[in-house]
Amino acid sequence: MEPDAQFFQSPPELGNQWDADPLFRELLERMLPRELLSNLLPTLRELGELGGGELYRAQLADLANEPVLTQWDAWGHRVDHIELTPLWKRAQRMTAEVGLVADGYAPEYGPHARVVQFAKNYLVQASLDVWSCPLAMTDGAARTLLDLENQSLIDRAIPRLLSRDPAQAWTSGQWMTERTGGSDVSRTETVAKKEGEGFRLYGTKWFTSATTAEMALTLARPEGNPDGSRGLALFFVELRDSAGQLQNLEINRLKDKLGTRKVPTAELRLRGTPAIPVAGLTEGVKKITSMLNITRLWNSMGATWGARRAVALASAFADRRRAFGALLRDKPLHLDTLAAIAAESFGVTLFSFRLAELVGRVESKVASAEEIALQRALTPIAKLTTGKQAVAIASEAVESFGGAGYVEDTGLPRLVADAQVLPIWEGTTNVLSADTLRALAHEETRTALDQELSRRMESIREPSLLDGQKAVGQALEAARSFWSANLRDPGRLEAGARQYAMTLGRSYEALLMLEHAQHQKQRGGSERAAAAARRFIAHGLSSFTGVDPADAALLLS
Ligand code: MFK
Repeated sequence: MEPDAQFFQSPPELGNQWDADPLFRELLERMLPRELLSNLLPTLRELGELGGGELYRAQLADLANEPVLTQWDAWGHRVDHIELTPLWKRAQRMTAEVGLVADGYAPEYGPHARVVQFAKNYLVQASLDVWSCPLAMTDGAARTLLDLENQSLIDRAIPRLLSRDPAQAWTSGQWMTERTGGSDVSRTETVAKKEGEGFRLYGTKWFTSATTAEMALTLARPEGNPDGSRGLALFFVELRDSAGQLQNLEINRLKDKLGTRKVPTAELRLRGTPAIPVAGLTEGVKKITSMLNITRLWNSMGATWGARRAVALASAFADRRRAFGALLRDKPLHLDTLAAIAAESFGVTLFSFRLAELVGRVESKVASAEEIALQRALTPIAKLTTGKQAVAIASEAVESFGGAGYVEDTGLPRLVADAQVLPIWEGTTNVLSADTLRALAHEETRTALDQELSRRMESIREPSLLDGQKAVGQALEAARSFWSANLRDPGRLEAGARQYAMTLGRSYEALLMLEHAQHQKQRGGSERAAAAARRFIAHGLSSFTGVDPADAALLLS
């Protein structure tokens, strides 16, 4: 044997992702009624086993596969067929069977439906190659149709979007982005022409994820409507006719993206695609916001399972890899680095599941007016805070593997590439910072957030957590001062919107962590949550670095 062929590094191996995640188990014990959780336990353990075992191995085996677009068949017909990867096909069946979307609407779970739904997703999605993308849009489409109360579209689509039978189940797309942009959609160029009894759409959609869906919700401007977002209408489209042919719809090409490589994101040409208005012929942007708020919740959840997977892999590697005479886990600096991302990851989890809890309460109509307003405030803050954290966590986790983390066939670089989409799609960090200001400009929303923060601040009584509570208080005070100092200066308010929103997001995560730690202490549970809270708070809560629009302009002049 050649001397240099004697050593091989051991790849990380994941175990059951339910058993291996005590913080998550503790969280569900707090959030769900005892009987409900005990009924769910066998399923959660089974999904944890799948997520860390068979599905993870299938994901590695599927690494080189990507969706393939075939535009023409052998005989010259335009077919525009997208062949999905094998793992996605399996995920498609599993979604219906496990209820990865349907559980969010299951009446038997009442206000807990969203927590149940996302607990299941949390355990498997990191092994499903961003299959969460079509599910987010499917879920968002269901919510939008229900909110807009178009009964014939509800009758047509809801049973399919929420089906638990793989043969019946539909997924939905959300086509908003055009060449004019994905953030400011007010300049949408797609035109809706009245032809005969119905409408047909003409235009180009520049960035449509998961184009294999059966239906989509999309924006278009009815002929004769004014410019701007209020002149847009929201339309329902079925992509194929009863013979399975695309309805005057062409797929120009698939996008060549940094990450989310298994998601068949496409450019579409609409050449008279039949479409049905969902709710009138104006105010399309406002009407699609139900979709945006659900996909933003999914985005926060994507940060949650992505971050958790990054930490789990880095941690599993540290258990096996020896360097400088010891296991990495026993090297103080390495351990410290892993602790940092573990604490951040738990903050992401608490925030996302708190938002899910709130959405569940609002949708099942048990929420107070204050909770409804709170959901509006927390949705953009959760999305923007967790998206940034997920990228930082993935980057640190990949670095902890050394060179192996940079080599594609380990699968590890995907952690970073897939995380990087989270601060971009469904509204960039800056768009969501502006949305935070838009939401908090309404007094009832600002009051709801203030009361939520004050209540949680006051609930922290455990002496060992009071230093942490004080740090949160200081960060929140900085946020309040920023708001009142700049309220009448829209330029400065906008320039500092990201610092403001991030400070609120990190402070809220810290509060949720302190509260969870207190709960664990009171019931004689583990000190793990307190360690996570201390560590998270030590990373810093305030994102304020000062706002100086004049200096910013000088720097870039
Ligand atoms: C896996 C593949 C990865 C590849 C990356 C994929 C990227 C591309 C895929 C996509 O296209 S995803 C879609 C990404 N785009 C977005 O998420 C949109 C981002 N932009 C925004 O969110 C803007 O803020 C928005 C388009 C909503 C601004 O539009 P307007 O028309 O300038 O906003 P305006 O006038 O402030 O809001 C219209 C109404 O909606 C207002 O109500 P009123 O008329 O009663 O005043 C707003 O209050 C309301 N509104 C806006 N945002 C809301 C909302 N209501 C509730 N929740 C919200 N989030």
